[in-house]
Amino acid sequence: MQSTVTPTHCPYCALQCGMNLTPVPGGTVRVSERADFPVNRGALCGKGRTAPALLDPGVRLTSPLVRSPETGALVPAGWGEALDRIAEGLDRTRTGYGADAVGVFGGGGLTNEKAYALGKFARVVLGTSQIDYNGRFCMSSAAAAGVRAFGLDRGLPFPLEDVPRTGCVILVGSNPAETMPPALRYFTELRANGGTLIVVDPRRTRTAEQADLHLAPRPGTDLALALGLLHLVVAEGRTDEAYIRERTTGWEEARAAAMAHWPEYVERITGVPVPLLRETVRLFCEPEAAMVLTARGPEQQAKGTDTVGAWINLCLATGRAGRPLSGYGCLTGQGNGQGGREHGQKADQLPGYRKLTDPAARRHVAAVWGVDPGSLPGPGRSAYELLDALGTDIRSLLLMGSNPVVSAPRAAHVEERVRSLDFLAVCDVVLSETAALADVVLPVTQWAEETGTTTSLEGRVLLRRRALPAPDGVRGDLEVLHELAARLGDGPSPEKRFPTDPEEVFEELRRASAGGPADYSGISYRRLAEENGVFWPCPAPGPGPELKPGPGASQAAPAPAPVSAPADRAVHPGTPRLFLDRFATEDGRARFVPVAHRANAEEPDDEYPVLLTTGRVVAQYQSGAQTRRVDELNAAAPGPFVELHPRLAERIGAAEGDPLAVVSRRGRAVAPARITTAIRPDTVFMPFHWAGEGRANTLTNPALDPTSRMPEFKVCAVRVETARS
Ligand SMILES: Nc1nc2c(c(=O)[nH]1)N[C@H]1C(S)=C(S)[C@@H](COP(=O)(O)OP(=O)(O)OC[C@H]3O[C@@H](n4cnc5c(=O)[nH]c(N)nc54)[C@H](O)[C@@H]3O)O[C@H]1N2
Ligand SMILES: Nc1nc2c(c(=O)[nH]1)N[C@H]1C(S)=C(S)[C@@H](COP(=O)(O)OP(=O)(O)OC[C@H]3O[C@@H](n4cnc5c(=O)[nH]c(N)nc54)[C@H](O)[C@@H]3O)O[C@H]1N2
Ligand code: SF4
Ligand SMILES: [Mo]
Repeated sequence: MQSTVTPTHCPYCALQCGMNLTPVPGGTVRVSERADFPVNRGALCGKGRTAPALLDPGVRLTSPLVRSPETGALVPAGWGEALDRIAEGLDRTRTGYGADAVGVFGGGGLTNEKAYALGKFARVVLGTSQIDYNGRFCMSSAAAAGVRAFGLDRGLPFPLEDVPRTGCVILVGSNPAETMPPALRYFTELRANGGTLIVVDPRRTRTAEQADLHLAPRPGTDLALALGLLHLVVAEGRTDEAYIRERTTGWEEARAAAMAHWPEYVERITGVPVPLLRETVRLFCEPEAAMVLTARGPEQQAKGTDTVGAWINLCLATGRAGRPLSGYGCLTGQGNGQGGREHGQKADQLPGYRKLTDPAARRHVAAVWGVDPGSLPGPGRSAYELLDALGTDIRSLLLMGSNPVVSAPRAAHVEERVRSLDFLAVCDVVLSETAALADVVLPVTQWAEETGTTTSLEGRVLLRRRALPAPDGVRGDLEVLHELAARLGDGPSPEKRFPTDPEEVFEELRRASAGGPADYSGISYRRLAEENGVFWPCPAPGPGPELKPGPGASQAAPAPAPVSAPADRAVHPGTPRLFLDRFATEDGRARFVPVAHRANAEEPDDEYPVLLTTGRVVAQYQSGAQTRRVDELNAAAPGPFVELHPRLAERIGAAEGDPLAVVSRRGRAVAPARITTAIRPDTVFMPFHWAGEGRANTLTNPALDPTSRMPEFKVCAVRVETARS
């Protein structure tokens, strides 16, 4: 029956594929094709198709759990008792050690409403500065580089539909064949239209197999690679001088820095032969328009911000940013990876992508929240630093939407820190490895059971809709914050500031974001439903420029109301394409940044002679907390493995399937060998979706990028040997 079909979006990645849900007997839903959503045009990957499996009460949490003082085990409890225990646990820390001893950790999978409410809860109710989230581990380097160069961070400054119409795309450290399968179409269409695809990846991935050119640099050398390409652009006279003059600043210093990176020197660092560098420059520069897209490969490095900056410099020098069908973009990862970074769960941020250190931003948001600007705490620690401080400076933690004991770098240490907490509360849909360590676990509703907005990798704000009621015993994250505010907040009825209706939260978010870089004030649930999503910035009708200077720039605080636009007034259409007239900097020009090659935080030596890189496989998602509970996905990707080249396998005497021990300065992991010529002989690859002895993050290096505070997930030094156990 038509009326029972609910159009919505996938619970997993940032592509936010459209899907239709139809309730089926037994309390779950059937997923079917939703052809009206243009991004995926009905196509879904296996994760999206099988998402309803997690609605099954046999798989998910359906009752709060509290740790029994007698047995030490987690046992079912009522909501009242569980919430009281959380309030007591957090309050005890707050009273004993001060507000900053209470930490909050969020996630880029949370809807905009949840991310907004969580950030507000931390600052207004707990009064702590110690909040950050897993997006720090995701696109933070690209975000920092984007703000530095363009004055604004929106992952893709253009819709995906532009990709097939450009002339050349360089895809750097991105493997959409595994991580966003329905998006692969945009790249195959690009080639069908006569454009070229260049893939930069130390592995010949299924994405690289589709490319016209595959460059396989040594992990962690993308910065040198981009500089070498820019050197050749200059040497071959392929710069766009008029564009550089009119639309950029800082070229001289950036040019000088690039000229120090001779192609032969770059070949020695990266392992990419000079003729391939020249061919890349030719393919990138000859067409009218071209793009560079990055994902986690170049970004998850201790120099990720500069690395992305070097690729942006290449775009700017060739006039390929802020022009039709040209530009730099980052392929954001999590379901709300874009929106999750805009509304205040990041350590240094207020809603609307405002800076917590900007006095005008503090005034504006404090007015919306009805608090004194002076009461808002300052910036806190970044994600890894926060996790590293657990049990010492931070004694209690409220965690919503992440599973860091599997997904954080140096995970054995992080696990030990989590265990040393005085008090841990986790809200999750399943008993993740981190939830299993908690004092209290709250079972929360899932995508099909709740309404809310996400912002996709294109910067398109989307409406997810509730398709069925939640089972008994399960409540929403907004309700959790509402109840905790009632128990922990000041003044009469503090919970009133934390509505449980997502649309009410969104209406407040609109006002809080008004006038900020990520301005949602012109967006409403009604518009999202009618228009199938709206691209930000989308200011409410009224005076004022559309693109405000980016975070860090001081801006006058606009009046926080009104934002509801009558249908007959001029309505802002949203902004699918950014920067076409000007960049979001004070002077409207993009900024070159002079950057230079530097070594990885850890380079191979006699003891640890091999490089480890990490990433994803198509059938598992992130820490695996959700997808490891889905039979069909487990059958496709049952466990961890170590991908290595036959030459390395021969040297250590390993055959296909042999258990291998991979040892780094942080620890040891064991997983079977998967031998393939698709990887460089000096590098091994492990996916990070599993806990236990095959946990890749036991090995990874928490060395942080100085600007973005991104850990070096994509490269560390290891020893690989056959495991005789
Ligand atoms: N199936 C699946 N899909 C997902 C996710 C998932 O967990 N599973 N997660 C979602 C999220 S949150 C994210 S962030 C995205 C991530 O999406 P991607 O960035 O595409 O995923 P990764 O596998 O982490 O990394 C991409 C590629 O970087 C390469 N790489 C490793 N080291 C380097 C290097 O030094 N330089 C370069 N150039 N490349 C390198 C790896 O070999 C890998 O093929 O995927 C999203 N989609
Ligand atoms: N070695 C290595 N490590 C990595 C990476 C890598 O490439 N290599 N990539 C990093 C990246 S890009 C990312 S994004 C992180 C991700 O790593 P995590 O932050 O661990 O991400 P998930 O596994 O998605 O964890 C989300 C948790 O929240 C729960 N959840 C889902 N929806 C909701 C909700 O609405 N509310 C609540 N309360 N809970 C919910 C899920 O069940 C799950 O337990 O991993 C990082 N770690
Ligand atoms: S590509 Fe991403 S959004 Fe689309 S179905 Fe798969 S996991 Fe869901
Ligand atoms: Mo991510």
